[in-house]
Amino acid sequence: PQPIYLKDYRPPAWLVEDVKLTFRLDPTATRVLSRIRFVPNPDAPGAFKLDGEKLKLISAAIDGVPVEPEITDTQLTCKTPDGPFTWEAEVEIDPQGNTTLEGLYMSNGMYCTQCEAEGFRKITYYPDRPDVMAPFSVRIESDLPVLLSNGNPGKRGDAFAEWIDPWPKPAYLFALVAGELVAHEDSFTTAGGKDVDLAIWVREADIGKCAFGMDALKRSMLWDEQVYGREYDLDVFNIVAVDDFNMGAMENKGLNIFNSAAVLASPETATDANFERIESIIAHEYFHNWTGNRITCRDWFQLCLKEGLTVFRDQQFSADERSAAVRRIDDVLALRARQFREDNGPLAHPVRPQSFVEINNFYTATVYEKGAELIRMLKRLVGDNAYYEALELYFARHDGQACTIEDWLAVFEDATGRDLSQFKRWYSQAGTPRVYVTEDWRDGSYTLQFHQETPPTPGQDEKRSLVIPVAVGLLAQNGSELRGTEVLELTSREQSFTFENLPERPVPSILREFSAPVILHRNSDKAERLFLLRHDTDSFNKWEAARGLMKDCLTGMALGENTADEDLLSALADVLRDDTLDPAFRALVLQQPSEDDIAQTLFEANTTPDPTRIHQVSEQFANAFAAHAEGSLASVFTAMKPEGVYAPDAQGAGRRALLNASLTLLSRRDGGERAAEQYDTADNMTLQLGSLSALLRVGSGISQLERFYDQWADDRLVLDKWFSMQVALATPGDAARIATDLAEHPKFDWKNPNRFRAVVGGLASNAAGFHHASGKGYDFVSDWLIRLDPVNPQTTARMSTVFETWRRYDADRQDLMRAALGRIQSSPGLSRDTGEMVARILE
Ligand code: BAL
Ligand code: ZN
Repeated sequence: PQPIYLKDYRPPAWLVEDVKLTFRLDPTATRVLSRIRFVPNPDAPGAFKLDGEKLKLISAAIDGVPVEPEITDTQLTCKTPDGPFTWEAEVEIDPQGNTTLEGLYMSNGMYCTQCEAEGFRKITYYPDRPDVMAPFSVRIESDLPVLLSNGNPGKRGDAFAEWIDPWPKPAYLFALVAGELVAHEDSFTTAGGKDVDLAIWVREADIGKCAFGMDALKRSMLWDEQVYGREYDLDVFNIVAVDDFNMGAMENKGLNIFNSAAVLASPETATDANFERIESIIAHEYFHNWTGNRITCRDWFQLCLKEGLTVFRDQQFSADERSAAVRRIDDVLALRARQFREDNGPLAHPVRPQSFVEINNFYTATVYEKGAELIRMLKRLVGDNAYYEALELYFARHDGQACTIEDWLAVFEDATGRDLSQFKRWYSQAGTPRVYVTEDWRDGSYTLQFHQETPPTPGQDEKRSLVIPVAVGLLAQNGSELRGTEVLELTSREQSFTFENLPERPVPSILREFSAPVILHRNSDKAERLFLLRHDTDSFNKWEAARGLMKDCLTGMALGENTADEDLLSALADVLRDDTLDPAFRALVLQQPSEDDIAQTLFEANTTPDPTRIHQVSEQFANAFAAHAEGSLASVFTAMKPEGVYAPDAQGAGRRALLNASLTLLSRRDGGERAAEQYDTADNMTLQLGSLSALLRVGSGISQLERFYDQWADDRLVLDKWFSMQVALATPGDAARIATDLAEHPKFDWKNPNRFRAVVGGLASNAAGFHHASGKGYDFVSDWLIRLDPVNPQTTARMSTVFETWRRYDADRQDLMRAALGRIQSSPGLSRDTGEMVARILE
């Protein structure tokens, strides 16, 4: 397949004024009737072409006269009048046979849709591109009790329902749901006095799991009014939970469709982490109503325009609703684990890619998470007030339009008078910049010398200097602040900043709040890091100090250069005991760097990582800390015992995080005695799963695992946890075998993306198990990717990224991984999605 290039963008030759759709639902032969008013685009005259895939055309007419269009696998062309005309077509589609979960498909007897990015073309012939926006009216004909589409409800009859969406939208925001569903209902009154009916639609058995999602929705609606001045614009807002879904959720206008894992929660079935994720996804999809729907993307190269901004907005929301410091650390952990990994491998691409073969492959951590970091940097560079003024201008200027990154940056330039041409490079240049810092102290003057460089990435050998906001604070030797946080703007390859008139040589705290998505290199000794861990007033850098110490220690251990450092263990124990600190923060400090993180760190230091050895030293370090801090762990474990009724709030979640972290470490001392007790008394999933995983980590928990299965066999979401934890927490030698056994389990419904990810993704998340020298981990994953590809190319392609780090490893492992990728590549009929990914990984 030929790549599509940003530089080849052309405006649509035909625009759409109005769309009317009728769906006659049938599991294998749904009829879709379309009546579309087309007008020529005076700015871009051209031929009439519609996108369409896997459609059976029954009839077509222009202005009531039957026509016989030319049809290929992907397109329809037809002779048309020169001026406006009405297009009518009837097509037949097969929702039940559609296992790709894109277009109109069926999940457990329910009809649902996923149209982003290019799924609408599997529903009917249409100019399926985001810069064609139109109002839609939809009529659904079916005996099913619940019939939903975008917009406001229209007429409702015996076996039909009509929906009218007055807001022009691109086809990727179209949605339809039909099924036997029940609603958890509520309402919201906007600041402007508009009453909005809210509903979360679920299968009857799940009705008790909607309250938290609804509460998160109402809080999101209020927050967007208060912080961004954005009100909701329809009479209803519907959310539907679907079991079979490739993504987390989808922001269709007025009818968000959610992976059930991203909306359903009860204290008994969902962990604190699940609640937190649900809150942020509900917010994310709701916020898209303005940043994505009212203002959309001109083309798919601009995906970060809506995704980067909306992720940033959901991060702001979560920071406001929970602990900002803890949220920032969590966000950076995710950024480093997924985006830095991507940016440092064969799949590196700019936040705004220049080309793609399959757009579904670009819903990436780079577009989303790095895209959000760019907005965060922009806000820091222009200041809060200017940021919100620019956003006001963005909404006023571009409401109802399909926009570009140029439009976005122009708004900031116009609102602030600032030249953003250099900042724009962040959108086109791939790779994680490295920032090297040295310092100089002389007669009360303290100078920081910076050097920036970005390593080459595929297709981009030469890199230019970026604008990098580096937030810096200076601490005195007694721990007090000599200088509060200041933002230094790096713009050149080499740059110095001098702080004058200082009474003593300061200790610098650099890149506070992780003010830019870069890798900071500084020759910082252990004493300085211990000092920052004790004294830094910036929570992020306080945590970062511990992280740096642990990474140094673990990489040293992996290289056989040292053992677990006593000073570090003592410093960690001090944090553990420090009850002036937020328990959630303490739990984050105690969390060891992942084995993947250690592998990448070694690789960057030109050492070939040994996954088995990394696993061993990670275990040794945890054992050493558990032994060193046993008494403190026991006290904290007791102090963090739950009080009162479970609530998924930040405070309670933080206490439970520290409780479970202590329990996991203590299990290394007591053989799991406390964990077994907690398992027996747990009345919520956070404690139940926390104790079960603590047991599994010490090679115990067999009977609890069985009881867990018996208790939750009928709950798909909880059962996903049962599947994934066994594989993810298995010893390296057992992981592939356990995954293989679980894949034989009658409840391993591999066509369900959540279940597939639980087992296959679970193995890939077990670094030492996946990279086991036998190659069994690679074989298991590649066998299953080959099997899934013809059924669901999107999920297959996404999961193929587990191989993206193959170049890090020794020759034997590289050979094994290349062979596994080669087998995928040569499997007959490989999808465009997976084909593109594997080719890029191997490049
Ligand atoms: N637009 C796809 C799902 C999301 O980012 O919200
Ligand atoms: Zn999004």
